[in-house]
Amino acid sequence: MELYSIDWSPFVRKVRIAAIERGIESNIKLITANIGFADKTLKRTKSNLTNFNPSGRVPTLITDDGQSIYDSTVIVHYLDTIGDKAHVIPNDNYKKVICLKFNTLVDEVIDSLRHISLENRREEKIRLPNWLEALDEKVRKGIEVIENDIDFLSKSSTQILNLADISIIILMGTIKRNPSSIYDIFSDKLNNWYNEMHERKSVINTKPPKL
Ligand SMILES: N[C@@H](CCC(=O)N[C@@H](CS)C(=O)NCC(=O)O)C(=O)O
Repeated sequence: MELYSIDWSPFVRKVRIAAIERGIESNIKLITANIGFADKTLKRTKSNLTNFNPSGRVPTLITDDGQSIYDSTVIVHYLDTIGDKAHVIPNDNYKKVICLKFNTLVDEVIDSLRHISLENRREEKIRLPNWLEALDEKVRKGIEVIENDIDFLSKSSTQILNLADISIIILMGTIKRNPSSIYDIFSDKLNNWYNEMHERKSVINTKPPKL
């Protein structure tokens, strides 16, 4: 399989952590993607990624039989069908729903962070302050909910991380890779959990580069 990726993408990291946890990472060849615009300037560049995924986004997985699969959550579902290790998305319905809820919560917080970053690139006089305030609230409330549900998360010695654990790791990794982020507001309990997770190969080997 081929995974179109970029090294700083939290959504790519979600997929890579899931693959390592399930012991199938050697089946996946990482292809550095051109996502169609320059990171800082947003200037359009040529990308062939839209041939496989109309949104031009990473991660996009090309399976051995040539299917293209996106987005990250669908790819994680697909990876769970390969090999015989336990699943990252638990079979138990109650746990599955909680994992998928954490996954959506984190996807939405990361989306709000992206919108904040884009809005702040506009000249100050044309920024939308109400929109920035609403986005700020979404991020802070999201983190608050995670803090309240922290007891659901796995111990670092667990056999396999689940999608809730992976989601929280990619969110914290995204915030912490930016040393000037105002959202590194996690409790000591959550920070300790996150640091302990760095004993795992899947977390260490997928750490994003610093900004
Ligand atoms: N919902 C998607 C989000 C993927 C996403 O936003 N990827 C970003 C990089 S982190 C991207 O490819 N951006 C390029 C673009 O939006 O054109 C997923 O879970 O895979």
